[in-house]
Amino acid sequence: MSEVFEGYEHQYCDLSANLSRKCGSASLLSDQDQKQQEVAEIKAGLDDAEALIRKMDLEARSLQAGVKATLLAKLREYNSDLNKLKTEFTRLTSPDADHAREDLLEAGMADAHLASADQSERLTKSIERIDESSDQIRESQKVMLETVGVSILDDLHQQRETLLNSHQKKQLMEEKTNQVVLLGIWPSGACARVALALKLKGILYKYVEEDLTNKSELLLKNNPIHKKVPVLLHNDKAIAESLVILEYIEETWSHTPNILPCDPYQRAKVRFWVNYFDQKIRPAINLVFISKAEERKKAIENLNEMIKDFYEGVKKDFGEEFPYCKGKCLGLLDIVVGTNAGNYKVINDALGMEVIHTHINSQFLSWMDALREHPLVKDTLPPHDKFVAKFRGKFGPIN
Ligand SMILES: N[C@@H](CCC(=O)N[C@@H](CS)C(=O)NCC(=O)O)C(=O)O
Repeated sequence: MSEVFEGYEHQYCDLSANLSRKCGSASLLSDQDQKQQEVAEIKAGLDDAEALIRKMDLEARSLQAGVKATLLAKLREYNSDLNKLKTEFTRLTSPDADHAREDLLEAGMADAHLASADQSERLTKSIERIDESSDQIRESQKVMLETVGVSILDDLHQQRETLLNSHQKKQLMEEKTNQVVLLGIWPSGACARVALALKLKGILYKYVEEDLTNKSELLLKNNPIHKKVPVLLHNDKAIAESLVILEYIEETWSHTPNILPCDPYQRAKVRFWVNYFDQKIRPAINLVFISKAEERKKAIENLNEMIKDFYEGVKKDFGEEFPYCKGKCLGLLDIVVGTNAGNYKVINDALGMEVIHTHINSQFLSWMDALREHPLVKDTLPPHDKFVAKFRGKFGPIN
């Protein structure tokens, strides 16, 4: 789901339980000063609760469709709960209810001694005012019941308690058990995609920079087959191969924003294009780097054709929802492509030429630009100049 949403939810449940208790105790207070103070505190609490609901709403709307729908459904319940609290508050502060009760008492007392016409008129008016207040209360109860249903209201308190407990337990467990380490090297797109997924899901991790010219015991022990980075260590369990790691992250922290769609067919399509990118486009980019003179030109041509097919295929498969744009959540394909081709300016500057052509792949480049604007992508891509310097020294422009 979303840790941010859960954080607000936790605060809201706490606050709501507290406000409900306060409304109950304030209604029994006879000391008016004390009551005023309680009323002011409840009012401030209701404002805070409203602000929390607004924050939850904003957070929910920033998430992917499936999660968003679930969280918005939850939010409707919290909204109803808040309305109930507001009704309790109105009842508590309604001058009609207070005066009517006082008048009644007063009139009743007087009645015992002296049944004057004046007092009996006040009594009638008081009863009318009480009837009016009761009607208003009944009306708001009716509206609430129509909107949310009896069972939801009844369940809400229980859910609130359960949520509170499970949230606290989950936090404690995670603090005790989660130890996440990423072995990587800074210029690697494969490592950057893992780092980005961890950041998106809000998973705290320790990053260890490897020296591939002198591989550490830690790397060799944890990726004995390929001896490559990235390697993810989760509570000492090792996972190698970036795409395998991304799937592991998605499944392990499934309560955080999802990077794969809910629908199995959509998931399959995302995986297809992610594999295409890794099996075709990444090697084609590498070929541009390692080839020289005329070969490099050919490699660039080939790369542009491949990117064109890739982009058109992705667009066809994902339709209007594609590509990523500002305000949307990043998915697996954005993560994989963005942490690699998102460095296209570095590639151009290092090789001294336009490698991904604007006239052929302008839409693909706009997608990359949108991704590069995402704060977590910005935070993950290596610094431009450092990266250019590394590549230029190694591969350089063609003379
Ligand atoms: N398919 C692997 C590729 C990983 C990879 O190529 N890692 C490079 C750094 S980008 C590496 O560790 N190279 C060391 C070596 O080849 O010895 C993945 O996606 O994780």
